[in-house]
Amino acid sequence: MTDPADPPEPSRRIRGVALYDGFLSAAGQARVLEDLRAVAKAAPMFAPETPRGRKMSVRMTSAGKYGWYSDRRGYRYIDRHPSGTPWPPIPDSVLAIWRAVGSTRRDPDCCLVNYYGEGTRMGLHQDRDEADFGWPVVSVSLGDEALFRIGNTTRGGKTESVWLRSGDVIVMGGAARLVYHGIDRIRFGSSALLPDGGRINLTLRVVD
Ligand code: MD3
Ligand code: FE
Repeated sequence: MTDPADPPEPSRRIRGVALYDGFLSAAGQARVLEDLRAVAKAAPMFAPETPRGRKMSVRMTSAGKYGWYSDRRGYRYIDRHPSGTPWPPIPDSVLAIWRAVGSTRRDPDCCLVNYYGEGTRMGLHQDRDEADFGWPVVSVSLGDEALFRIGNTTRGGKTESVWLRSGDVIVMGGAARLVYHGIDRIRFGSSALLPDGGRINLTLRVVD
């Protein structure tokens, strides 16, 4: 189901995950960032709580038909920001990335915007709150470098790690769609893209 009109060849493949190193130029990154500022203005970033009541260190917001959300009632997609306002549309600059490397058959329902400040991490997990795992997940990295860990489709076993840099795009499709993955740490201040440092990751997903 990964079927762009003219699919580019990834620079690397690790455990079925396709990596496009430096997919976005400096100008492309600046353009996406500008569009994300408007998203965060309409739908402010928040720190979700895990179902066990722990505050997550990553801050997030979303654009599109659905946003990803978590609180003591569980992980899920919701059709409004927690304030009650609808999620803003996914910017065209972001949809262009999905159409180039994800799919031209349909657009994503959700653009999750994760912000990593100093010390933020994301533990190993699977993305399985979506209805159809046949659709790929596309991720875009902006700002500080992050150590991304890729495991297996079941918990445990050997893992491989790779540093993601600003402008890198990765696509998880096929068997890689259900691999465990996480962010061990960021190199805070390694990029000058965000004035106050940190990292933004976008994940584009089909939900319904
Ligand atoms: C592999 N985000 O939001 S993106 C997430 O950098 C998430 O913020 C990380 O994991 C981040 O769920 C990693 C890379 C990624 C995203 C989705 C995947 C890798 C994936 C889905 C399946 C397999
Ligand atoms: Fe994930």
